[in-house]
Amino acid sequence: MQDTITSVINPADEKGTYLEGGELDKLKQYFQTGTLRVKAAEQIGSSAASIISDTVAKSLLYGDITLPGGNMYPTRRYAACLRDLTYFLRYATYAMLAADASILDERVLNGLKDTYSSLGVPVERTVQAVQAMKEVVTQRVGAEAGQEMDVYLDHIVNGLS
Ligand code: CYC
Repeated sequence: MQDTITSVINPADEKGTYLEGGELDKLKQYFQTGTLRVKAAEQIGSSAASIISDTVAKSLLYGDITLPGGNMYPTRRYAACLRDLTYFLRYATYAMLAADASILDERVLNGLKDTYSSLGVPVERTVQAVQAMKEVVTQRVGAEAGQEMDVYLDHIVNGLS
């Protein structure tokens, strides 16, 4: 896993140089938004269960997907779906804190598309759920922190598409 600091310092170290303009600007931006990101992580962590249930209600419930033949039927699959959404939320929150998406690539997206396709998990519906999660998260944390989270939830969407 990488964060903004290591993503700037490691390449500079390889070249044996001090950090310069653009690199320092990237760190400045990272530190300036630090409190915002920590506060959002706290809000998300303390209301994660209700974020997930609102997300599911908004995007997946009361349709064919939860009925026999749907990928969220029976309860075992329904539970797997909720669990996947909690992974997405938790890892997107880590990435938002680190301001770096690499943890999503390494721990969540690596092989996920293949897993979903071999199990018949519908990617389009998963993407709809992540889009709904963006809205629910923004309602909880506010527009500015919501935009930060959107970057990483969009990263999941792109990784699945
Ligand atoms: C299954 N989701 C899985 C599986 C994996 C993941 C590996 C197969 C093994 C299992 O059932 O546990 C995902 N596992 C992960 C991820 C990580 C991990 C991301 C990283 C931490 O360790 N079905 C739907 C919805 C969607 C859904 C649209 C929820 C949004 O219709 C999800 N994922 C879903 C379902 C299964 C699944 C239903 C079970 C499918 C089956 O067994 O038939």
